[in-house]
Amino acid sequence: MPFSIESARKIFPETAPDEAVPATIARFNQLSAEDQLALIWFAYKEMGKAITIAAPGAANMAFAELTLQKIYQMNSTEQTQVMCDLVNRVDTEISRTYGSWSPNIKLGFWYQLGVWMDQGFVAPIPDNYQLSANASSVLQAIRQLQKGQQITVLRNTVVNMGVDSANLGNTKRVTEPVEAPKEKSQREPVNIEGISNPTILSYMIHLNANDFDALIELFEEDGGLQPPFRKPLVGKDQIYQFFFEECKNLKLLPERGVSEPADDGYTQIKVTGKVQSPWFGAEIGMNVAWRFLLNDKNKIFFVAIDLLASPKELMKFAK
Ligand code: 45D
Repeated sequence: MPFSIESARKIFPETAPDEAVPATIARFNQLSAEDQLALIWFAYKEMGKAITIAAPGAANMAFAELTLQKIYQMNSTEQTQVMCDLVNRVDTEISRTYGSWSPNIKLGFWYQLGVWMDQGFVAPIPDNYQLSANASSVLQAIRQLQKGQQITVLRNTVVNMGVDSANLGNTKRVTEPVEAPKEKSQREPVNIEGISNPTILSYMIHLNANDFDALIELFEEDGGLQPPFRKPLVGKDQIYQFFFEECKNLKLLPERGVSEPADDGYTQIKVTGKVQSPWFGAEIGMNVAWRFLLNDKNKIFFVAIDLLASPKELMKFAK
């Protein structure tokens, strides 16, 4: 085999992934719990003035319902404590429950708390809360990001809260129920300038249709998928689980690409375009690159998805 996952990660080295997002997250993580909560609150409220976030579906909320009710019934000191414990990853029952949820359930949970904070049912962040100097400067940095970067930062903070129960030996994960994929007749065709490879076109069509059974068959048995800012997931099982937990109702809008032969009959294909999340729909298009490495049977050996630093990266191809 000419490639390893490690060497595959290096294809199309001209692709510059965004650096502002991880830098901002690293700075955010240095702040106190109170500052983190207040900062997210201010950032979220400011963003809410420019864009609407879709209310989570009932299916997502069902899993968080019990925990939300518990918090609703607490006094405001207890409520603040729960939120700080989540941020500090203190090992409590609620932090563990939270840690077992898929990202969309975590986001739905905070969405509801945000509504209740607004309405005064859950301890709000006081309007006159004074952020520390560091926190103010992180908030300022977030203001300067593009919208797609801002929601990536927010999502990341939420995903990392709580206690990941996998670290405690319990691997039971709670994710949204399986839904039927979009019907074949409802699926939109995909056109990518410069790309006619059927595996690539099918990847986009299947993922857009939530057809994860068909999608996973495009991968080689020990293939890899590297999400933005993360290590590669390796093997069909891990990738399949990731699709169910984190990839529902995405909208991939690939625009253009290049295809080049690689060693031993492999093919490397880079595609750039936009991705929309179910939470913000067409209001936020994230600029991404997909870097595929296909084997000689046209199966996906590796694909990396990178968030791009700026729209001009969409046009950056080495040749
Ligand atoms: O702490 O090809 C309050 C893959 C106050 C798959 C709050 C992909 C306090 C393969 C405001 C209440 C997935 C890799 C908190 C492609 C507090 C593939 C609440 C890429 C927390 C293309 C905050 C997909 C709230 C991509 C409610 C790039 C925040 C998807 C809500 C990207 C934030 C999706 C939300 C992103 C953020 C979604 C809803 C970045 C959503 C972000």
